[in-house]
Amino acid sequence: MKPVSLTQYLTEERRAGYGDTDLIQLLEIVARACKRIAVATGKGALGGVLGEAGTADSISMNIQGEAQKKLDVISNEILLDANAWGGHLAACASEEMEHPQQIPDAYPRGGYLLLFDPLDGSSNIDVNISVGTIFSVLKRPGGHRGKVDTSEFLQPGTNQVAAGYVVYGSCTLLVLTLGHGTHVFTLDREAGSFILTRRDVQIPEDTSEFAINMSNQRFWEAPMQRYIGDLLAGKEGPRGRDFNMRWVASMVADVHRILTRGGIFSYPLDSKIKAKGGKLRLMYEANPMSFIVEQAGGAASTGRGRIMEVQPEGLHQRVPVILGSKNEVKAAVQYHTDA
Ligand code: P6P
Repeated sequence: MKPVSLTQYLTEERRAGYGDTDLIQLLEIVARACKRIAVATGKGALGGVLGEAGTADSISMNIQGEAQKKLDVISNEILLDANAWGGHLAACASEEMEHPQQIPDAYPRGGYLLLFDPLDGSSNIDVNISVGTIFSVLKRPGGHRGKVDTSEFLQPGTNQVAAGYVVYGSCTLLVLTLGHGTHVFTLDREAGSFILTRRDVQIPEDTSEFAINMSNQRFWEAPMQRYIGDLLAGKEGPRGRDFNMRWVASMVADVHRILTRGGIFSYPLDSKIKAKGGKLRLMYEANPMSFIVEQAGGAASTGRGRIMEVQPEGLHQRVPVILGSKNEVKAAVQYHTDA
């Protein structure tokens, strides 16, 4: 069968009423920028891009108070430069920047807002474990013109018009939803184009595989302790079957495994991070991943409610995350409801 490129897929979606020309242009530009990020991450030590950003005696820190890797900064710049001139965007927000970046006055301003984690899981770069770019697209609220105010970004995940991630692994894969299913595109490195390789992903509704950082177990809230404890009890326990565990510590890699073969992923609240509201960021990690997972028949919860219904209060707000196979997420949430 003739391969379907990202461009053809997006053109056909627009014809079917999903997205307009500005959104299609935005997504093509983001995909092209991610190809450049793939090249940069693929160079590794040969590209002089490993290790921390900044100088030997002062490592640069991002708004999250985390040490920035050189590739965090490079990936952020690639995405900002790629999206400046197109006229489809009003502003970008990034994990790496405290405030949104306005579209330069030299260029026309469009009606979309782009949010991204330019290189999620970057602590894995130096050990050659898969990392990825996560992005989310919102429409600028009606009637707003001129410079974008941060408050315009603070929309619930249900307002997303598109979301996706690119995982820089043995293959470079783009996973994308425009609210009409979740689809996988594989980068043809010779031709330089993303080819549709899996249309309308469906996450298995049940699973026996969980992903969580077990080293935090003693800090979790009681419901999560009980839930994971019952999984670990296996056949002899209340679940009546054994479970397997995976933890890559790169959300894009963990979520992609779940999208591909099912599973449940959680970064729950724990007493160390309770004051911050959680570990993962709502606007450019939890919301886009939740949109992708829900469009693939999965579920995504904070443990107390649907992630995409959280009303954001801050651009870098964090939330607890439980997402993946629908029935397993439901089971995990029940422990919280019972509590
Ligand atoms: P921990 C990566 O830094 C990240 O934001 C996610 O990609 C990942 O799921 C999580 O943090 C890993 O956290 O505490 O296991 O290092």
